[in-house]
Amino acid sequence: MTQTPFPDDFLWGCATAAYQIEGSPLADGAGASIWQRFSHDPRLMAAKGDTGDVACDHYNRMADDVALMKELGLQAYRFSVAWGRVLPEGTGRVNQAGLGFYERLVDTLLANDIEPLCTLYHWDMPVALDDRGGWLNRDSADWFADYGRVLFDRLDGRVKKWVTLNEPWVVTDGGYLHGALAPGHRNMFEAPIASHNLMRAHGAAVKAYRETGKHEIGLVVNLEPKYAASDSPEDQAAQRRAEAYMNRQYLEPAIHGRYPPELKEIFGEAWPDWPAEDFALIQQPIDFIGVNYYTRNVTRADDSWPLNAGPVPQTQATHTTTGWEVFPQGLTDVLLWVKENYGDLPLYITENGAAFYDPPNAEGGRVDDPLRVDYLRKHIAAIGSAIEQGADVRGYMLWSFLDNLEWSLGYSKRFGIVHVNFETQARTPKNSARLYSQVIATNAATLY
Ligand code: PNW
Repeated sequence: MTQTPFPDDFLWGCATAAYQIEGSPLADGAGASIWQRFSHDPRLMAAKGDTGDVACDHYNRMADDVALMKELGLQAYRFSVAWGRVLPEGTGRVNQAGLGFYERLVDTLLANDIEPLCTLYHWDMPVALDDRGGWLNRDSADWFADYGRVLFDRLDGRVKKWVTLNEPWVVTDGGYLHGALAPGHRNMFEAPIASHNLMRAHGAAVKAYRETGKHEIGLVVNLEPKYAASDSPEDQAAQRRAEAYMNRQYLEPAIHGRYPPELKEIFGEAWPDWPAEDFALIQQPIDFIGVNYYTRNVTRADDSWPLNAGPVPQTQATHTTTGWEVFPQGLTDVLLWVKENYGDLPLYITENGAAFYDPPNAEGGRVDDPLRVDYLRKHIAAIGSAIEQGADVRGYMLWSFLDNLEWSLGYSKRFGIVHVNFETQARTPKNSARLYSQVIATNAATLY
């Protein structure tokens, strides 16, 4: 048995996102989001019929859900705000009822000694703004900063850790390049523009935060370490393209004020010459980097669009039900990679977790999820190992607290450590929740 101890003040929590759990998307005067529109469109939504209309009904069950977090021993909770609840038209008029929901959530968390981490944008842009071009409109940076100011003014101090964007790569790759996520575009020329405006919006929100904010603000990126399939120059170059596209495209401008040169190679004539002053806006000093880690990628040169790089299937490995290889070592590697390439900013794991098969009903009040238990143990130990090697990791937000709407894949992909019966809304902590409570109580990961 080996035990990896964590720093005394290490923060253990869970993560969720508004559209995936809340339900009641139009309640109390909220404006619809692009996910509302996308999930109701059978031409776009893969899991047809699954929508966020009810989800986990967290909007109505918030107090009970926070009580359950407390019971499990969570020290922190990362949630996102639905932009359209607060600003139904995306800009201008503030909807006090919508803002009030998040204020109550934050106060309930604090009353239970649970630290709130608030994400401004977890993919649910108001349709009113999408109708004005969404992230393709350069004004989106100002819209986003104004939205941020509303939240900072009301909640800074009670919220001490803010996140601007969740995973700009997924927003662009899924929403503007491949069309798998809202708003469902497939356009090589749009993707770089959406990415760039997302990063301008990130910078503008950080800048707005510095006007009044007294605590910390950062960016959350999804990182997947890319390992070249061989030493061949073709595979090495493929690895560099894949790494630039997914892992450097957002960190490089945010931290170093430039794009990796491979992006021009990948996008060709679709890659614009950006105004130099944009980089000054994007490169605002941030207080931490949030890392979402799920899997790795072994990369080889091939003819897949647009990267000319693709994955080598790892047929011997365990995979989750979203098809992701279980590879804990990748989490150690990627944390050390961030340190080496982007310096010594504090790091938080803002998401990590796995979908495995769990039954729709929690028979007898139990859900035995040994694969998730094993996944969590090994990934938490992998963080311990990165810390031993010098990575400044301050906390871990497990994805996810509840089974929820896995975006276009619907409710069949269960990531929760708490089971949700979507017929009855009953919550049942899985064995993985018990394991996580133990990790928190002992401040250590145990491997047998
Ligand atoms: C993240 N990829 O999405 C999101 O932040 C969550 O909302 C989501 O539920 C969770 O991970 C599980 O999927 C990702 O293809 C989607 O690399 C796709 C990727 C990464 C993260």
